Amino acid sequence: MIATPSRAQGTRSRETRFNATADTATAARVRTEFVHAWSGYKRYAWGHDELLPLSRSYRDWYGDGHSLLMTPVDALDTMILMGLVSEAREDRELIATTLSFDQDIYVKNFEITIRLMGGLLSGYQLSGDKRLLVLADDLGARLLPAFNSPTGMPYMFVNLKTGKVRTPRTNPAEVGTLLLEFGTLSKLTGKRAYYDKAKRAVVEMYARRSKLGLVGSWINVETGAWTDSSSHINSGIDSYYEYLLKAWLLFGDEDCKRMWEASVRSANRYLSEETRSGFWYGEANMNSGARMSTHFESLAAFFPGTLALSGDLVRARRLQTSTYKMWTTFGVEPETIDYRSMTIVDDGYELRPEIIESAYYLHHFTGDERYREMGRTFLRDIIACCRTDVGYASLSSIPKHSQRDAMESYFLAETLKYLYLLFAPPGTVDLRSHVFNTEAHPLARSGR
Ligand code: DMJ
Repeated sequence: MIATPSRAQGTRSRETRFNATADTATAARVRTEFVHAWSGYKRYAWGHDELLPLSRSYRDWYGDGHSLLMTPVDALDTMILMGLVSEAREDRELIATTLSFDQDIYVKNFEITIRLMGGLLSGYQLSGDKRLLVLADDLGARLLPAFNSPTGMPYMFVNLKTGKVRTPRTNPAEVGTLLLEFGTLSKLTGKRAYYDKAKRAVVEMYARRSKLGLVGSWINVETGAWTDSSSHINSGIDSYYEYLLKAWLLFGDEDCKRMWEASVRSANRYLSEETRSGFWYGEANMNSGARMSTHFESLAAFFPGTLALSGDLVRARRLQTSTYKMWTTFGVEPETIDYRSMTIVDDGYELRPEIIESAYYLHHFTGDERYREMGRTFLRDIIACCRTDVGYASLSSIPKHSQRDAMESYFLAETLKYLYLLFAPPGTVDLRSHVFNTEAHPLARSGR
């Protein structure tokens, strides 16, 4: 079960690790910042996909008049977990009465699945509002044609109205990060095709691993041939690993367990390395294992969390120590660094959640207060660098302290949710009965 803040108080006396005063105050501050960003969205972007926090305007991903309510759907379960009852009710009404997928637009299957299908499913499981499940089912049916490739791996884009597909060139993350959502939809609707299509896509991807057990960066879903053989845990591959493990945890799928165990063994063997700056995962050729680059992205900071969830606390702790250094060396975590020289490769910060997500898991599994200390640093720096009068803005350059006119929906779905959960009473989300999708939407093991 997921407990709302008031219900979760009941677990406090049984948990010595929860410092009521300091942690409650920090959780409350995160909640206040969520309300600040949501209020900006409501005032300047209501009914649209995302708030533009500098120009006080809005952006729709697929053009004006084609909103898919990215922020309202992504943010809904965070409101529920934070106990923002009236905000959640109003948001739910907006979604249930205005969201329509009957639109002639080509959408990115991966993004729409993790943000919208994930948000609708967790919103349904938390609220019991069946209208959200109906929307998720309608969305699922419209996305299914994406899997109609010769290999069964999905095209990158699918038209929500016509079912036409495009862009056969894709990557392991976009192929392998669908099973939690489509699988949950199967359980909730009884329609087996959702699980089967998403599972086949993962199996086909895994079957194309190299002799070393690694996958590349880009693949063609029509020919099944790799078009880029660089292997890593950065963007484009990252959540492929995450979902192998989580599909096993959520569905008890033993195939996924085997694929996870074999894949992480290869990643640890060929991608990880110990350097003077710490323990990292770099890029290697999937066929030879030769090191291709020592770049590490902020997106790869999810990996300590996944390792911790798998039980590998040793590597999880070591990698989190390194990524924390990545954050503190530059004031905020740059999009990409070279970990051997500890220099910036891409100096932006996109309000990303991954390093916070990992702190949350590590704190949960170890009880070590250092991870909450990290969380306080993240919160302090994000407020100092990214807060605007009406919301939060990405950084176009960390060294230049320049903000960019963007507040991605995952800032409300993930970044603030994991920060809140790091300080919220234990059991606010029960990790024994829930698995978070890659967008931080908690999915119940039991279905509903
Ligand atoms: C989110 O949409 C998801 O976490 C995804 O897996 C990766 N990118 C963003 C956050 O950085």
